[in-house]
Amino acid sequence: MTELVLSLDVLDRKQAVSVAESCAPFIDALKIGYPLVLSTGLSIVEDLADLALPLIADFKVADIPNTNRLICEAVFSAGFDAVIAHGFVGPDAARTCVEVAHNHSGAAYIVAEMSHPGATEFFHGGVAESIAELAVTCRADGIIAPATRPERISRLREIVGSKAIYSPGVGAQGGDLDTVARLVDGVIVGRSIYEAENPAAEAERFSRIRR
Ligand code: O7M
Repeated sequence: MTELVLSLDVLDRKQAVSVAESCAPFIDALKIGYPLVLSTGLSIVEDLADLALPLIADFKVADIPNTNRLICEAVFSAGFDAVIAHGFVGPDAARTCVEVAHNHSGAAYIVAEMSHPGATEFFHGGVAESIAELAVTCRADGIIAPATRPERISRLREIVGSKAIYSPGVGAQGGDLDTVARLVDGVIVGRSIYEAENPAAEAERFSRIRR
């Protein structure tokens, strides 16, 4: 089964709760990042807690180890179940995020390669592969890899083996759902669901990957 993760990048608290509630039966986790948290504050986590879905903090944490630790402690104290961190900052900084996550019985995922066109400028040429290796040695729970480049997911899979791969870039960014779903553990979808006239119906359509 491939999981469906809803990326809840809306700015309004009521809309966020209503979209999350209506989509809940069809999704496996909610990913929340700067757009929603900076608009509503961390209290949005309490508003979404009743849905009993894993909450993934997409703060792409990318600082020195001490600051990463402070950020991740705040993430898990707020009630998140997982955090997403950047790997390009190096093993000590990335490992700190993993350690804090595991101390809280949570998970940490490392961004190996991003999905937008400009990501190839720096992530290609061996960097994404090195970050994927770092994710393995840091005992991260998985990596983030681009749905817009399925061939890169396959390459990174060779490195991370059975670790989880979560993949954004389906739909609005052009990635093909069925192609990507066969390669990854979870597909991350935002606008195609929350901007739809009927988000629940769209989430249900995407949820065919869970069967
Ligand atoms: O489906 P979308 O394009 O509306 O949303 C995709 C979400 O995934 C959005 O929250 C992005 O910030 C995020 N994302 C990417 O689109 N590309 C990446 O390379 C990485 C992420 C991400 O989730 O990183 C953890």
